[in-house]
Amino acid sequence: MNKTALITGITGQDGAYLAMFLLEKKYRVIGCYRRSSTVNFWRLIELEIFEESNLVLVDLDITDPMNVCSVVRKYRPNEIYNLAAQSFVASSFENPVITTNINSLGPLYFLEAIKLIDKNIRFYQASTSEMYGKIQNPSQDENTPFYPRSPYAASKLYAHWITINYRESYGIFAACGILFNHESPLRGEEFVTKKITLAVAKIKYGLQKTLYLGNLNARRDWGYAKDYVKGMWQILQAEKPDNYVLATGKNETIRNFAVLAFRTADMEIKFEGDKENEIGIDIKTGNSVIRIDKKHYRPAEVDTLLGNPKKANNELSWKATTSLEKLAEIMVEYDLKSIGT
Ligand code: NAP
Ligand code: F7E
Repeated sequence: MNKTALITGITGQDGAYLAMFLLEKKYRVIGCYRRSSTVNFWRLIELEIFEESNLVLVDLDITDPMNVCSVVRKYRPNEIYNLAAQSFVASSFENPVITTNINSLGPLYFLEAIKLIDKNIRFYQASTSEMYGKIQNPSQDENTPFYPRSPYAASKLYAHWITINYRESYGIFAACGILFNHESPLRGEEFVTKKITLAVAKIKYGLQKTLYLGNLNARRDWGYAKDYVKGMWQILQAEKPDNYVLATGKNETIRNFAVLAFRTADMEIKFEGDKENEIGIDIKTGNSVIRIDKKHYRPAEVDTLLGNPKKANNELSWKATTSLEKLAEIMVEYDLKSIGT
C-alpha cells in the first residue's frame, strides 16, 4: 500500500518541494496550511502539483494542539515532516513569543500526538544550522556544541532537544535534519539570496535602481532546496532515528553571492568604501546598484556557518549536487523570466 506523509508548512519553500518529491514517489500527501485572508498556494501551483489527486490540503495551525491531535488521528500518516515555522531570523527579534509558540510548541504537540495515537509514526523535525550561531568549531557537524544567537535559533533548539527526548523516552522514530541554508527560485523574498536575485532582475529591466542590504561580510553554506528535501526523506527512511547535518561543505559571503548573481545577468560589480559606506558599482554603467541600509543589521549576527555533511554522505549517501554558481544562475534566470514577462 502507498504510504501517507503529513507535511506542515506545505505553502513554504521546502513544503512545496517536498510535496512534489513525495508525490513522485507515489505517497499520499496531507498538506497542512494555515488559513489566511488571501490564499497562498502559489508555490504548489508553480510546481504544478496543486491539482494532484494524491494531495489533500488540510487547514491546520500548528499552535492549536487539539487540531494537531485530531488531524494526526484522522489521517494516521506513516511519516510526519514538521516544516512549519516562523522561519525568518530577523522577524524573530521583533516577534519572539509567536516565534517560540510556533517553532517550539508546534513540534511538541506533534510528538505528544504521536505518543498518544500511534508510536509507529515517523517524525521529521526541521532543525537548523542557526542553532550553531556563534560557532564553537570552524566547521559544524552533529557533535558541535550549539550557541543560538536569535529567538528563532533558541526556539529551534528547544524543538531539536524535545525531538531527541521523545526518541529516547518513548522509542519514537523522531529524527532531526540540521539543515544549512538552502535556496531556490521559490525562496521567500525577504531572505537574502532571493532578495538579491529578484533585485538583479528588476535592475536589469530598469524597474529598480538600488538594492539595499545589511551585513555583506556574513558567510553562509548555501545549497539548493531540491537536494535538501530529498535528504529529509532519506533521514526518515534510515534504519534508526538520528540527527543529520545537510550542507554543501563550502561557504561564501553575501557580497560574493551578489557578485555571482549580477554576473549571471551580465553585470560585473566592484565594491568600494567601507562598512555602512560600502557601495556596489555596476562597472559598465558606473551606477551604484548596491548600498548598505543599517536597518538590515541584526541585534546579534551569525557571522559564519560551514556545515560538515560527512555523516549524511556516509550513512544516507546524501550529497548536495548544486554549486553556488549554478544555484545563483537558476534563481536569476527564474527571476529574469518572471519579471520580464
Ligand atoms: P518558509 O518558506 O518560511 O515556510 C514556512 C512554512 O510554515 C509556511 O508554509 C508557513 O505558512 C508555515 N507556518 C508558519 N506558521 C505556521 C503555523 N502557526 N501553523 C501552520 N503553518 C505555519 O520556510 P522554509 O524555508 O520552507 O523552511 C522550512 C522549515 O525548515 C522551517 O521550519 C525552517 O525554519 C527550517 N529551515 C529552513 C532552512 C532554509 O534554509 N530554508 C534551513 C534550516 C531549517 P504561511 O505560508 O501561511 O506563512
Ligand atoms: O540571512 C545577511 C543576514 O535572512 C543570511 C532561514 O531559512 O537560513 C535562513 O536564515 C545572512 C544573514 O537567512 C541582508 O544578516 C545581509 O547573516 O537569508 P537570511 P538566515 O538568517 O541565514 C537558516 C538556516 C534558517 O534556518 C532560517 O529559517 O544575510 N544579510 N543583508 C541579509 N539578510 C536579509 N534577509 N536581508 C538583507 O538585506
